[in-house]
Parts: sequence; C-alpha cells; structure tokens
Amino acid sequence: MVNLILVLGDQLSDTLSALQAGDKTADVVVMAEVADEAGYVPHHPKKIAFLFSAMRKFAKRLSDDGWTVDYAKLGDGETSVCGALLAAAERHGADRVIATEPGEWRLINALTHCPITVEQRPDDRFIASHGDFAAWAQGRTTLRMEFFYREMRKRTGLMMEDGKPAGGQWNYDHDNRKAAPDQVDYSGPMRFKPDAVVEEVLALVADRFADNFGDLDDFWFATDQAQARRHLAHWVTKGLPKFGDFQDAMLDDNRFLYHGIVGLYINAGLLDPLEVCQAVEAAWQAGDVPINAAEGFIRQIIGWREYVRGIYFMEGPDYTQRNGLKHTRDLPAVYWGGPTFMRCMKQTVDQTKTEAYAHHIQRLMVTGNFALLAGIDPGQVHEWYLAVYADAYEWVEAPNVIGMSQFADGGVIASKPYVSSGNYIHKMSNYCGSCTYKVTQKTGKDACPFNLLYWHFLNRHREAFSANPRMGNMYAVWDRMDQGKRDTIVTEGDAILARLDAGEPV
Ligand code: FAD
Ligand code: DLZ
Ligand code: SF4
Repeated sequence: MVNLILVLGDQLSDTLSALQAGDKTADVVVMAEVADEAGYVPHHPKKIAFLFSAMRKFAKRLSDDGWTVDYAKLGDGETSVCGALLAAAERHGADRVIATEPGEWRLINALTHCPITVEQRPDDRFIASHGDFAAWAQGRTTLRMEFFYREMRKRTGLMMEDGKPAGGQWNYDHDNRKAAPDQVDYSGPMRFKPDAVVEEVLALVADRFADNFGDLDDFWFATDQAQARRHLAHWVTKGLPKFGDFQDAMLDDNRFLYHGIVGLYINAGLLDPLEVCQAVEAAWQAGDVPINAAEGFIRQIIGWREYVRGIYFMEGPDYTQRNGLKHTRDLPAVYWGGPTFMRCMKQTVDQTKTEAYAHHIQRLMVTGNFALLAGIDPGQVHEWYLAVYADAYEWVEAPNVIGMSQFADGGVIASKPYVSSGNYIHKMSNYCGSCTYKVTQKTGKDACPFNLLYWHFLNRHREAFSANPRMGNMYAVWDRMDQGKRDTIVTEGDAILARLDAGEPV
C-alpha cells in the first residue's frame, strides 16, 4: 500500500523524519499551499512568498531525487492540510500518512483528527526531544535557560575543550552589550535576485495577499538550501566577527547591523541548526572570530532556540491564551503602520513592514516593551508577531512573546518583566536624537512615553512585582520620589493610554 509523506512549509529538510521513514520507490510526498495555513494570521506577504517559493523548489529537489511529489499550488486544490491529504489519498490509493510533528498545536490537532491514519513522527531536527526537555525540567523550581544551555553544550560538544567550556567560561554575554557603533563595516545579508519560480510566486502573492500588512517589493531572501548556505558563509566571514559586540545595538539607518538573518532559513528547514553552529565554531577555531561572538551566537541557537521550543511543548496548547497580568487593551494602530511620534516605534515597525524582519532587541525592547508597558492584550501581541516576521512559527514565536516579552505566562520563562524606560533605548541606539519626544524628560508634554509608562506599569502592577527580589530596587526608587512627581507620572501615563484607546497617535 502507498503511504503519503507529508512535508509542511517549514519542514524543507532532506533529513526530515517523515522522508527518512518513507520509501522513495513506492510512497508519494504531499506538499500543499493551502488557504488555512496562509491565513491563520495575516502573514507578511514576504513571509508567504519566501515559504511558497522555498516549498516549490524543495518539491522539485525531491522529485529530481527520485520521489513522486504531489504538489498543490494555492487555489489548485483543498484549503486545509487535512483536506489536501484526503484528496491525495484518493488520487494515489493511500490509506496512511507519515508526517513529522508540526510546530504548532493547532496543526497537530488537525492531523490527529483528520479522518485518515496520520503517524506523527518526532521532529528530530532539534537537539533536545520533548522527552529530553521534560527530563531536564523535572524537579526544577525555575527553568532558567542558562543551565539548559550548558547541557546542550555538553551534548553537542560545541566549543568544549576536555569537557570544559572553551575559554573557561560558559557565557560571554558581558562582552556583548556595546552601544550602537558609528560605522558598520558589514553590508548586510546576501541578497538573491528572484528567479522564475520566485517571480511566479511573487505574482500570486501580490494578487492574493495585497491587503496583508507588509511590502512585497524588493524581495531578496534565499529560497533554497544552496542560496541559504551561500548567505551563511558570507555572514560568517563578514558579519559574525562583530555580531557579539553589537548584538543589542539599534541604528536608525542600518536594519541588519551584524545579525545573521538565519532564523527564517533554519526555521523553514533550509539550514540545519547544527550545521550553522559548526560553521561558527570553525570560524572561531580558525581564529577569524572572537570567542564572545561565536559563543554568543551558538548560545542563541542551541540555548534559546531549543529552550523556547521545550517550553512551548511542555506548557501545552493553552499557552497562547495566557494573560497573567490581565492586560486587555487593543493593539494600537502604530503596530500596523499607523502614525506615531515615537522614532523607535516608527523605525521598528517601518522595517518590519519592508523586510519582515527586526532583530531581537527591537522585538523585545521596542515593540514588545511598549506593548507590555501599555497593557496590550498579549493574545493580540502574539498574533501580530506571528504574522509580521518571516521567521515566525508558533513554537518559537509564542514563548518569546507570551513568555519572554509580555510576562503573560506568569514567569515561566522570565524571572522579571522585560520593561525599561527610554534610557535603555537611548543607550543602545541613535533613535532618540531624531525623536519628537525627549528621552531625558521624565514628565511634561515632551516626555518620552517609555519614561512615563515604565513607572505607570510598575505602580499599577505593584502587587505582582514588589516582592520580586530583582525589582525591589525600582520600587524603592519609586517610593522615594516625591508624591507630586508620582501623581504627575500617573496622570500623564493615564493620558497616553487614553490617547491610545481613542485611536490617537502617541
Ligand atoms: P541573530 O540575531 O543572528 O541570532 C541567531 C539565531 O539565534 C536566530 O536566527 C535564531 O535562530 C536564534 N535565536 C536567537 N534568539 C532566540 C530566541 N529568543 N528564541 C529562539 N531562537 C533564538 N525568533 C524566531 O525564530 N521566530 C520568531 O517568531 C521570534 N519571535 C520573537 C519575538 C520576540 C518578542 C522576541 C523578543 C524574540 C523573537 N525571536 C523569534 C527571537 C529572535 O528575535 C530572532 O530569532 C532573531 O531576531 C532572528 O534574527 P537573526 O536570524 O538575524 O538572528
Ligand atoms: C506559514 C505557512 C504558510 C504561510 N503556508 C503554508 C502552506 O500553504 N502549506 C504548508 O504546508 N505550510 C504553510 N506554512 C507553514 C505552517 O503554517 C507550519 O507548518 C505550521 O505553522 C507549523 O509550524
Ligand atoms: Fe523612543 Fe523615547 Fe527615544 Fe523617542 S525618546 S526614540 S520614544 S525611547
């Protein structure tokens, strides 16, 4: 009997467990562009174009390799993955599907309830299985990433020497917090001219997703493994050496700084996470990059990336509905490109719109920080992040947003909320110099909204955080402020929130 082998849009890896379990000479690979996947959030047009192009090229690669591939283009067939499987089963006389577990509970459930036998195999493109993560987490009162990361270093042997961390330290983060540089001597990610496959997809996306937030023009992403590898090699040579130093910096006129722009390729399966880490380790071993850059980058991949996936699957399907701080405000229009006087928000949203990309600190300390301080409903924040970034899939996006950024999981991931006044953004960027607001002003009409909302947030959530040992100092500072200043901050913070509620720009 013929088996169907399901390959989803973010499973474009030769080593995929479903492909490994299949028989090239007898089974049929099913790949489908379907409205349900393209529409569960209003994905950025560049994200859809990237994924459909990469899917089409991967299907061709499989068929060149001898597989029979049943590929449905958007609009050609069914609207859901389950529907596509049922239709293909009919066409090929199959009664069983071999799949690799999807990265989202929604789709896992859809496959579980699809009226055909679907065997969901573990996604072993990750270092830690669900069982490994559960075993690590068991019995721990706090699940801090740093300790999980050390386990992953030992397991992979990356940057290990005689069982000890290279250089004598596990973590070189203290060297990775330099402010924005005056000059960036890296020209950014490698750009690829759309080929015929990509051009066809671009026309489809322009036709079908014109109303989605995001620009489609100037599409430059790699869309196959060979291109992604070329981009990786280029970045390792030119960008990685200063990645660590300026990892947290933000610049008005440089969107990518020294970042890898590899998340979208790894998450879709075009690059293997270990392959990427090994390339970085090799550059460090060759003396081409400093230890803080190599360790800092490898920690993001085998530490943070694996850790957030572990949390997503351990916490269960209700994770995205968590709202520990009971925030209910609607997501303001500025997130969809509406007017704002805040330079940092404008820059981050503008670049998100054009590139489907913003780096970690922009996501965490600009748009994430503002949403948390303003008390935005975390479910809406989550859907925004899932829609607008080319690397966003729920298993990775939700823990970062619901957990790390919005503290909506009650502290599973973060030991304290990632909130800051304008001072942090000022220190790490050159945004404030051209902002309508004044970052040094704490109150008054020109005061930076982050300054007002920071104290407003701490004040209104006193019950939740005043006993947190990492926040005691801040409450002590607030308590020492004179009553008149505190009243002004609360009144002016209320006024900003009222403007957001009225749909007025802030
Ligand atoms: P680099 O800065 O070059 O970092 C290297 C790689 O490390 C990334 O490509 C990624 O694979 C990994 N990495 C780094 N930090 C994390 C992290 N916190 N969690 C998981 N992997 C990490 N990452 C996603 O892949 N998808 C998302 O949807 C996503 N949403 C995020 C939302 C918020 C609010 C925050 C704060 C972070 C989010 N991240 C997400 C993590 C991180 O911002 C992106 O991985 C990174 O910006 C991607 O750009 P890059 O490839 O240039 O990464
Ligand atoms: C993100 C996405 C999009 C936009 N479209 C498709 C699609 O048409 N077909 C498909 O197989 N996968 C798509 N994906 C990726 C899935 O949404 C992804 O597999 C799940 O979110 C699980 O991570
Ligand atoms: Fe952002 Fe405040 Fe700086 Fe303006 S002054 S760019 S709002 S941090």
